[in-house]
Amino acid sequence: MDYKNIIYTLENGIAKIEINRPKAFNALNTETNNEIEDVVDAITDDPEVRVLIITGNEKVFVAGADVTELADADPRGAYDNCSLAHRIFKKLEALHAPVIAAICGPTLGGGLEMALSCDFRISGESGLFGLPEITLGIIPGAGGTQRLTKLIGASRAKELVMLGNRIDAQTAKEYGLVNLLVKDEEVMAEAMKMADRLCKKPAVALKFAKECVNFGANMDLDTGLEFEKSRFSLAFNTADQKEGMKAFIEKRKPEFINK
Ligand code: DAK
Repeated sequence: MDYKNIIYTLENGIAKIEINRPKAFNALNTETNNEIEDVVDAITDDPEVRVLIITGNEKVFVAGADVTELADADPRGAYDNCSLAHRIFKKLEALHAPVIAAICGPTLGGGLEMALSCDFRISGESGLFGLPEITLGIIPGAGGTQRLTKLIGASRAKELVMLGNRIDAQTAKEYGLVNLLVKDEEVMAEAMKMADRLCKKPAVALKFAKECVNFGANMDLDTGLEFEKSRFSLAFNTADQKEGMKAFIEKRKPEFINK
C-alpha cells in the first residue's frame, strides 16, 4: 500500500509512523486511519520490529479526527466510526513491540486518544493536550473517556472530558500523562534513546511485561495475578531467561537473543 498521509520507515528494529497531513494539522481522516491500521497490521508480531515510534511534525502531533469528515455523520455512521477507532487503537495498544508517542504541539481529540494507546509519551514543551469533543457537541469516541481516566484518574480526566480544558506539557507531566518532558528539538532524540534502551531488552519478556500491565489495568487483582503467573512461568521457557540469570551469576552483561 502506498501511503499518502503518513511516512513509514523501519531502521535497525525501530519502526516509525510520521503523521503527515500538515495542511489539516495532521487531523485523522479515514484515509489516514486506514494507513495507520495497515502499518500496524503489517508489523504485528514481526520480530524485526522491536519498537514503534509515532510522531507528527515540529508544530503538531495530531489535531484530532478530521472534523470536516465527521460533521455529517448520523448515529449509525458515528457508531461505525467509533468502532473503527476502537479497533485501530486496540491493535496499536496490543502491538507486541513497545510504542512511543513523540509529541510536539497540539495533541487533541483522536490525537490524544492515539497517544493514550501508546506505552510511553515523550513531549516537547509545546505539547498541548485536550479532548475538545465536548465543545463540538459530542464526547470522545476513540477510547479517551476510558484510557485517560485509567491513566490520570477520574477527577483530572473530567477536566479534559467535561470542561474541555487543554493542558500544557508541564501539567500533563504532573498528571502522569507524559512520561518525559524535554525541549521540542530534543523530542525525537529522546524517543530514539528510549527506543534503543528498549531494543536491548529481551523481546519475549518485554512483550510479556507489556501484556501483564495492560491486562491488569482492566482486571481485578486476582485475575491479573493469574495472568502474571502464566507469563512469569512462560518466561522460563526462553533462552534469554537462562542467559539473563547466568550472566548475573557470572557477573557479566547478558547477551540476549530475543528467544
Ligand atoms: N479537522 C480538520 N481540520 C482541522 C482540524 C481538525 N481536527 N484541526 C485543525 N484543522 C485545520 C483548520 O481548519 C485550518 O484549516 P484552514 O483554515 O487553514 O484550511 C488549519 O487546520 C489550521 O487550524 P487553525 O487555523 O485553527 O490553527 P491554530 O494554530 O489557530 O489552531 C488547533 C490549531 C489544532 C489548536 C485548532 O485548529 C484546533 O483546536 N483544532 C480542532 C481540534 C478538534 O476539535 N479536534 C477534533 C476533536 S473530535 C477515530 C479517531 C479519533 C476520533 C474519531 C475517530 N478513528 C480512528 C476512526 C476522534 C474525534 C475527535 O478527535
